Amino acid sequence: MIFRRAAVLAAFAAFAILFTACGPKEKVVKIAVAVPLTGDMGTEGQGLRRAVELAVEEANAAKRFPFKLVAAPYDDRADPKEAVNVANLIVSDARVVAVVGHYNSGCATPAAKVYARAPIAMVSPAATNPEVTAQQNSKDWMGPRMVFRVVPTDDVQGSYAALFAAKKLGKKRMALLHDKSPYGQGLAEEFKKGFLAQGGKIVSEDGISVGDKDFKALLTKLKSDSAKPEGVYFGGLYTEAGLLLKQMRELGLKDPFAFISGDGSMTFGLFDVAGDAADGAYLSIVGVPADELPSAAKFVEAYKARFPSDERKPFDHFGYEAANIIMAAMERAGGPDREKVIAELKKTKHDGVLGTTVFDDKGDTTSKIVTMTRAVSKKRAFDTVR
Ligand code: ABU
Repeated sequence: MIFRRAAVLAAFAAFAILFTACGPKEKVVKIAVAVPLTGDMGTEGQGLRRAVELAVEEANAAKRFPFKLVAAPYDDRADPKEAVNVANLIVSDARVVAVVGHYNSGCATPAAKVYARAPIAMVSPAATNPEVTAQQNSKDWMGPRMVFRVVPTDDVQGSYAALFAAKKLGKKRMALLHDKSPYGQGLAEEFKKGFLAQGGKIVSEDGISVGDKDFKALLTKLKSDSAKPEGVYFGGLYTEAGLLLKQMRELGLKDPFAFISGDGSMTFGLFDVAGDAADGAYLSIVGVPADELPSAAKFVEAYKARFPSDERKPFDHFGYEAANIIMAAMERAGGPDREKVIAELKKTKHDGVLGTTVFDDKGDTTSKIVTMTRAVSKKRAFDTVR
């Protein structure tokens, strides 16, 4: 044990000398934070950036490493092409040891291919489409298995929402809507599978596009559908979810007509778009909200103290955890060696804000928890549905 500790310290010292040899300003190791920092999804990415920054600042303050650790933000703009550009930039910077990212599944999936060729580890704090990690088992995969994520996946989230709609709300007929993105469509399809398995009927299926603003024609069609849907399940993000809710209420589609959506819609921006039309919407979130996790209490306090004027976002505790898991792997690896960090990430058994995180053979967390919430605009909050 003593010998192992001495070996790890010696390895760190070697890295310190190596980095110092390049000049005092070079003694920096980076964790990339590849998320949307601008555009509609920028609110979520900025939250993740802050969470990773907090984790890194805590590590630096505790002198956990013999070099300065930096959270390096990269803006993928929630755009798959930009995500690939950003991934290429990241892998070309030798000081980057690993990546926390991406937020959008549609970005994480193509960016992971770039990271695999480097190789460099990517730990997603938010991308929930199964393909993000599953692609690593394809025979075309070029590189080692190096994609991990700390959030449960949409097969779990979609089937949970379907069970909720059928059993808790007693719905028998639902309409399906999605934004045609890998995330939105994938989640809606998982809901459909689960709802059919519960004996429910999907009466219609429609796709919209991210950026669409006017859903009146579509919603009017739903309202007058002779198959009489009792609610709509939407796979997509908060901007379109908010506009849908606003226009649904204007057309008189309200309780008991249900609006159910997933973790891409469950964020405070929903209230900015929909106002009180968000009231009563059911939104699932993977995992457990930070405020309800005793293991996240210290993080919640530290975040508030460090960023007093910023709203903490629903995925921020996952971002904080992803960064800490990378740091723990780097410690076990004896330094910021990309490939050794990948090898150590596979062995993760991390007790942190999410409880204990272990990755399965695909790189997914073994946690399969999903929480259903209901929007309350007056409180700007999502109450857990018990
Ligand atoms: N899971 C919420 C973020 C959206 C996505 O996975 O694309």
